[in-house]
Amino acid sequence: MLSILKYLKPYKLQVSLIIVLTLIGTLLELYLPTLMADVVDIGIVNNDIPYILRTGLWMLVCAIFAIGLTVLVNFFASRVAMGFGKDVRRKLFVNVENFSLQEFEKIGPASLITRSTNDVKQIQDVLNMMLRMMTRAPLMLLGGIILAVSRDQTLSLIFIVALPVLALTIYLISRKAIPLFGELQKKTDRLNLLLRESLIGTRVVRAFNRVEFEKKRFNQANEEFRDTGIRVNKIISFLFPSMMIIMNFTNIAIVWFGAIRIDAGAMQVGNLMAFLQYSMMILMSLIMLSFAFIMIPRAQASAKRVNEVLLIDPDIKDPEQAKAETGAHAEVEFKNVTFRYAGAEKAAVEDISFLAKPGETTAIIGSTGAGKTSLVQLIPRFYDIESGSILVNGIDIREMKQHTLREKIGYVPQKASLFSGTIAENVRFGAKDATDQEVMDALQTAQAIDFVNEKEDGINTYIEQAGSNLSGGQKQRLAIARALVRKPEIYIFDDSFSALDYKTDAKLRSALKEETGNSTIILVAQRVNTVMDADRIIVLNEGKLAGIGTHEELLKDNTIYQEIVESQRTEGESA
Ligand code: TTP
Ligand code: MG
Repeated sequence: MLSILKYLKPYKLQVSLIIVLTLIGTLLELYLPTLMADVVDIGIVNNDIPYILRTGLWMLVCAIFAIGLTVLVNFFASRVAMGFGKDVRRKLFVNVENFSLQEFEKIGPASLITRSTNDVKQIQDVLNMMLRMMTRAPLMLLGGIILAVSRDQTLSLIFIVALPVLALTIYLISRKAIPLFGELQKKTDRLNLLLRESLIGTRVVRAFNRVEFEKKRFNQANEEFRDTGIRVNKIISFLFPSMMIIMNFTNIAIVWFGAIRIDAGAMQVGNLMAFLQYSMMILMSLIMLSFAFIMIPRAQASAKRVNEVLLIDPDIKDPEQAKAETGAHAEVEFKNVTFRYAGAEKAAVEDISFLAKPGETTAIIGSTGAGKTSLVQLIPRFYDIESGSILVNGIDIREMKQHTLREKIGYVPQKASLFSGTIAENVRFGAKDATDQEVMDALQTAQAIDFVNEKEDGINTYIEQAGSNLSGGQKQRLAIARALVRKPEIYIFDDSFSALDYKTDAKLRSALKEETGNSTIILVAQRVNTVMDADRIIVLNEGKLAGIGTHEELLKDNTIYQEIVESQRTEGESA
């Protein structure tokens, strides 16, 4: 909790202002009962009307001032708390954007969303409350006690009984409530997880007739959340009434013993009235403190979750001194590259070496799970490798700026992901300044122009979230256009032709050949047809290099390649 408060730094001035304003306001409030005692003991007793009016007016002025200060304090506290929330959220976002995929997967998108919204809000709310109370409550408690004792020491003995009873009650209630807050937060997480899963997987849920099952699962989590919520609230609902009872009994005792003392001539009526008000202030400030006592652990749980994200130091960083990059083309070289996912026993990519030259196509083939995706993801440095080196134009990619490196790459992921927005906007994701003509050309090469033209709004057709109003092959072709419009030096196609029929696949590849010129093409595929005329084919098997060469060379002496060709030939014949 404390470490997250460093984000309050920009608000130092406002926080100091809050403290000063609260200080003045509380002192004014503490002053009021004293004035009232004077009105009674001096004004009323002596029947001094002008004195009563004068002091009464003075009381009014003090009260209005105190109210005005409270309003100001609340205003500043809200501003600081909201600003703080905004800063933390921005910081979270920036940090997450810099995560390598490894770190991203560790916490998971669902939790990252909850942490950036719900958890930050918890901290922000408590901060808001604390800013209002942190000076006020202790000051009022202390001031109240001092002033009450100075009014009447004997009567103050009542507090020796009342305060411990109150403290004990607060302690007992919060001891029961605090663990439940943690539980409530976990139940919220579970609720979010289930909701997210069933929303994303809604097609599968329906296809497998699991709607009822999902409903039950969600209902259960929902009910658990409700039950915990009710339990928390039941306990908390005891807090206020028990405080009130203690407070009222204290008042009865004060009036009772005060009356005896007045009767004996040891105390004045105004004094008793002031004493009563001080006792209220003391007890109220304790109640405020008790709320803080209960709320802080809740915020602490959230602060811990937020800090977990903030404290991850992205392990993929730009070098201190980036090497300057030269050359209009980019040659990609792997030298004994080994890579392992965090926590994985087996390396996903093991001891791979090859050279992909500009103007040539380097294809990667291998069965599913062979490590093709893992391999090509290393080129844009989504992950850092365990050993070996990846060189672009002879420079290790770890010695380049990530921005410079990625600028050179047009990456078409295996699973095309689009953004909500128009088709043109999605293609311009690749190059933000592309003209309409360039966008059209890219769509043309990607064999996407026909279906785009069929749409009423052409390239201005709106794509729903995640491209849900497009077919798999259409999405893939838009993703290809997005890479093409960039005119990068390195193209990476990860199984990008798999959703296309044979004819479109062939057309697309011949169009690409004309378009890509001197760029380096790295192309992952499952079909022999797609890789056949590549300049170099890399055969991957269980993460290891099983052979490298042209189609003819591999066909001659590479058993794994022969097997792949054989299996696809028989498949083709039987089809
Ligand atoms: P991939 O590299 O995804 O294998 P592939 O691309 O060759 O397979 P496909 O043809 O089906 O696309 O996976 C290799 C291994 O790495 C596999 O055991 C799963 C593992 N893996 C992870 O652990 N995390 C990841 O993010 C990915 C992509 C793979
Ligand atoms: Mg793959």
